[in-house]
Amino acid sequence: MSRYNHREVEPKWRARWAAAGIDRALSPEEANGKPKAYVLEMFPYPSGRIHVGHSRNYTMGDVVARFRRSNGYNVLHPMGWDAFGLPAENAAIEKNVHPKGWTYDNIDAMREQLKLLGLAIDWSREIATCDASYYKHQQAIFLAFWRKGLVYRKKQKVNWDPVDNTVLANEQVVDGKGWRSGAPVETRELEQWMFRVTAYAEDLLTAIGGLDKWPDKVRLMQSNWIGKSQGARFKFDIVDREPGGTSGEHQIEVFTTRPDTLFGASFVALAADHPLTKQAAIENADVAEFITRAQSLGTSEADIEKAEKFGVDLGLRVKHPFDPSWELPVWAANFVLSQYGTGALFGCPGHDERDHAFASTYKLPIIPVVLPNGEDAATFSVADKPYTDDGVAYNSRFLDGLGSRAAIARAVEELVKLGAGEATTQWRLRDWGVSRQRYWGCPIPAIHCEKCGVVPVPESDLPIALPDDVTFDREHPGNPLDRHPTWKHTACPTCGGKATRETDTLDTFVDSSWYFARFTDPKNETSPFDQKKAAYWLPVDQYVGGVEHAVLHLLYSRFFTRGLRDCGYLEGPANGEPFASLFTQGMVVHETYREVVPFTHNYAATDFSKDDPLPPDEPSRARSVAEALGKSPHSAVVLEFDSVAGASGTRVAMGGWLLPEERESLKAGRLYLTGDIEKMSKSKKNVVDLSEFITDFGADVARWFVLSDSPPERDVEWTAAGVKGAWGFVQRVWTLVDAHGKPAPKATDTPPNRAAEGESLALRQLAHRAIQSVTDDIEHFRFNVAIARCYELVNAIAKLKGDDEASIYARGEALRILAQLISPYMPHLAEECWETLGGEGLLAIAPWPVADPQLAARNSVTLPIQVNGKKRGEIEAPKGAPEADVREMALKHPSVAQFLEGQTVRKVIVVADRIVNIVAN
Ligand code: ANZ
Ligand code: ZN
Repeated sequence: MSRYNHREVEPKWRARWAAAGIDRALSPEEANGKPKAYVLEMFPYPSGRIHVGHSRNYTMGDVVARFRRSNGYNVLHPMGWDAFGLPAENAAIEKNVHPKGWTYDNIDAMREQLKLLGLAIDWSREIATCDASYYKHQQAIFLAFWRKGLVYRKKQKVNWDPVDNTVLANEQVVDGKGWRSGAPVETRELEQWMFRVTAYAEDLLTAIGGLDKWPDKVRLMQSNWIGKSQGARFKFDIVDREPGGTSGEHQIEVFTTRPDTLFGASFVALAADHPLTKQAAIENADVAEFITRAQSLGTSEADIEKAEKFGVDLGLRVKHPFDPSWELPVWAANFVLSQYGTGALFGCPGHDERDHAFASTYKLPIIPVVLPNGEDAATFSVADKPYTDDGVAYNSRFLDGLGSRAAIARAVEELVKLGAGEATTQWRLRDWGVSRQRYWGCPIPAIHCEKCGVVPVPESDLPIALPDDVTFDREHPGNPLDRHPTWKHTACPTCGGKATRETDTLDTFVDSSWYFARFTDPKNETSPFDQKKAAYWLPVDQYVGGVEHAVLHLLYSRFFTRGLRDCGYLEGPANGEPFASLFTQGMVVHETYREVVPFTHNYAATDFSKDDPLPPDEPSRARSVAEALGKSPHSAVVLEFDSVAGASGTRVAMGGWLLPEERESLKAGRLYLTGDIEKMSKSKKNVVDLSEFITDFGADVARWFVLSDSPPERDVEWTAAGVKGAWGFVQRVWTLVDAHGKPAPKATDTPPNRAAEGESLALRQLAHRAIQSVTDDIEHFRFNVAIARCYELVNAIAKLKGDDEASIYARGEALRILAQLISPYMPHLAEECWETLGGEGLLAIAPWPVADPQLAARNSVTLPIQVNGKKRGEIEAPKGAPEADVREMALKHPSVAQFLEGQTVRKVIVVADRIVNIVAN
């Protein structure tokens, strides 16, 4: 009998698949009427190496792609690199390498790793966003968007590092300080390039309704981000200030969604950088201090939501619009966002959480003006808790008795009549600032001329390529493009005079906003993609990626398809949606290792047998050491090496698995106590490298394991036991196929008569039902359930021992079906089995199995057996079986019989086809 050797088998099949060119997507003509399926995983950033955590995402997409291909689809499953971005520049500064070299080296390494996984990817379509052949088209799109009014310039606040003299990305600001200089970051206003995302606000929102194959939570996040609020804007007159007076603005404009609560107003609040707040700060030190404090707390909405509410009385008063004799104080408050509405609001503590908290702190009046239905005005109180829902207006003069919706309309009508304001729609969605003061990004194709202003680069001059000869060092931070001696100097395309190039580059989110369209025609030199090709492939039928991109990347892509459509690049999809179906996968999590327990136990290299295909069980050694030390047995071993593949150091031997070369150079072990289970990441030191793992166990084991233990939308914990299970499964499948030793029957063969009864029939039924359920499971992303079915099938195959013709037939057929069902997950093993079983051609392109409806039909039912109300087992009985038979089967069930030992059965109740209840004592 031969042992399954993944080190030989896996590369062999990858080479054959590549030679046969089966992963290449066909043109519409070649496809000859086949339906198309575009399957895409969010493309990776080439950060270095791939760990097994990353592999889950690609494996999921690959299962779908392979499944679709077997089902007769013309599949497009491409891969590329989101290759611009800050880490390359950081590496340049820290390691003194060029961002370009660093990036392309990483791409090469990661491409090799992905290939090891055996992904069915059309590598002929590979793209890297940092290639001029890619960003040249992006620059053309930028110019088209500009002509269309979707690009404009605007003064924007940026983070400024006063020591390094450079703009910082948000992620480079740590606790309000520059990440390298440590200097407190300042806000500066700079002219920035913007994308007019808000032009499509309404459409981006309503179209979410049609995205019925997206997770609800993502749709909700998108809607909230776009954030449409219907309400009113109106102005309060400031007491003692006249129009055109010398003391500044005489009015304060606010935005509200609840004008019906105006009679419950008890203050007006302004944002920290509202002009009136800034003006007050000039003379009032308390206000100045407030501003500093508010701005140090972080400016994201989440930060503000969390922060304690505080403010300062600005000493101004305003008149109530409905009653000029009623005056309200004006405060500055930290919970008022400067970027939303007018940066000012009126506070109604009785009916808003934040206003309530604020009023409670500063002892401002809390007046109830909305009565919940069914409450009594005499007893209802909002002193302790605001009431934020709709109800009936009261304490509200002319609004009294109106329901909230009617009261809103009535209040707006009154504001309009008074000339104070009007109904408006307010969006949370902002335009997208795309300028980055960075080198490693797509240059913005614009030229600054003293005479002509900002002019577009003529399309014939594209690409505006990044210069290679740039310097990075700590002494000269800031944008290398800016200080390059020649690059930015050019002639104005309009007047021919002296001019300079734009040195800002595009946010890398721009690169990823249209790459899925480029994949449809990746080699096109004259345009981003051919309209017809894009129309054929788009939208992406299945997109797979992390939920961390649920808002920005997906929204920007949705903006882009609309822009591309309106600029004539895309003819379809008619509705502008790039991704028809979206799946957000869970992460791979793994134990982290924290406390080191020093001990001197020495792991002698000679302890390990080199031929042992299963690595030594390190954790149990660790456990015994841990126990001897009186520590928790849930410990891990960190192994120290003299040198491993050139690098000496330590590696956490996940669950003790060792590479062969590591076994040889192993010096000593140290015991770590395991910490929390967290997402695999370099910084947590809990990653398992993909290539190392594949060398040890093979790609199929990794692919199988990451999908097996939990539903794909949830996290899966990487454990030694799980790996062992997957590894054992591979061996078991192979052993069964190998032992079978003959060609399996084909789906078209006629089975021998006796295969229609007894155990062989049961196996045949199980196999055909497995086809049905696995098909349905993959179709619905229940990958783990499909895997469980395959385990079931293997168990059943192993159980059928007979050597008669019928058993051999049933076994052969079941093994063939098994090979087909596992093929999307474990393509190498499946292919090897297929060949051994005499399958025709490559399994990877063989049609998906079809269940025989008669065999798959369920003519038996599963009945749980309860003893005294507790489930003790279950039986499989023919549908509608006689009560006596069922009763006998139930009592004979091994664990039931065991449980009943020494007891007297008082009663057996059989509910036909449902359940068996046994009463005993
Ligand atoms: C008075 C009022 C009374 C409000 C009440 C709510 C409840 P959404 O739904 O998110 O659009 N607001 C207005 N501008 C703001 C800003 N710049 N920063 C923080 N909050 C602001 O929220 C609209 C409501 O948020 C507005 O309606 C306003 O408070 C507040 F019982 O006005 B409301
Ligand atoms: Zn000019």
